Parts: sequence; C-alpha cells; structure tokens
Amino acid sequence: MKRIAIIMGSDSDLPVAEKAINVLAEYGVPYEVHVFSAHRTPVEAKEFSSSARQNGFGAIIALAGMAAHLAGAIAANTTLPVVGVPVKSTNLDGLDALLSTVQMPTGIPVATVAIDGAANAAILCIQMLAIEDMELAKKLSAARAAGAAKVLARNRAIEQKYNK
Ligand code: RP5
Repeated sequence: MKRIAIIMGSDSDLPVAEKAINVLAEYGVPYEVHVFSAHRTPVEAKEFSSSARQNGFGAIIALAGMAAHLAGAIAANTTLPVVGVPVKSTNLDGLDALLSTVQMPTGIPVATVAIDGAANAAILCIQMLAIEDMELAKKLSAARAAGAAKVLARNRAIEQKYNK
C-alpha cells in the first residue's frame, strides 16, 4: 500500500497533526510524519516532496499556520495529491492560514480542508487509496454506516423527548 506523508510546518502543529495520525493508524494505512518548513527549512521541504513519489508515497498532508505556504510549496515540487490543513493560530483564528492554503493559483492544486481539519485530510487521503484498494473502501463504508447509526440514535432520543 502507498504511504501517506504528514508534513507540519512546526512541531507546534503536532496537536492538529495527531488527528490525522490517529485516523491513518485506525485504518491501518502506513504513514510518515515530518517537520519541514517552507521558510525555515525550504531545502528539506523541497527534497522530501520532490522524491516523495519515488519513495512510495501516495499523497501528502501538509499542515501549517499563519502565512501558510507549506502546502503550496510542497505541491510545487510533486505531482502527488497534496491535502492542505490550515492550522489555527492566535491572531486571526486560522483565517490567515485558510486563505494562504486554499487560494492556490491555477495549475498547482492544494485540496484544502477546514481549519484544523486534519482528520478529514486523512480520510480524504484514505479515499484516494481506496480508489484501488477495496479493503480500505469497505472500511470507509463501515465507518460511514457507524456514523449514521450514531446520528439516528441521537435523533430517536431527541424525538422521544420532544415529540409527544
Ligand atoms: C508556521 O508557523 C507553522 O506551521 C506554525 O503553525 C506557525 C508557528 O510556528 P512556530 O513559531 O510555533 O514554530 O510555519
């Protein structure tokens, strides 16, 4: 199975990155985790992304806050799918990172999820692998069914309480 790379711009992004790590672990998808910054360690970020395909990765999750150009910088150096996670920081509540990540010019896409939405980033990468991997596709369907069952149970409880 292809591996998923999780790249964060700083180790201060780890609490958000862990949401993606947990989902990938739950699905049994192999992954690697690194700290590469587009501005502090641009050489390492470029080296990793330009060799990611030949090193067996299938997609890259890039998390960064503030002027978050990491996902775009990684996408510039690979044709693997890059999923960007804008990380919330103190001053602008993550809107800075959201706009920096999502507003990529035509030709170099970054599939951007919600602010701090690292779990969805992982699920999206699993869905990419599941195009070819039926076992993963079954796990995704089972998770959807379990999620629906939870919501239906909550609905029944609400209906019983309020609909006399
Ligand atoms: C970004 O700047 C990182 O992704 C992080 O979200 C933010 C702050 O980094 P630190 O100053 O905490 O290292 O590059």
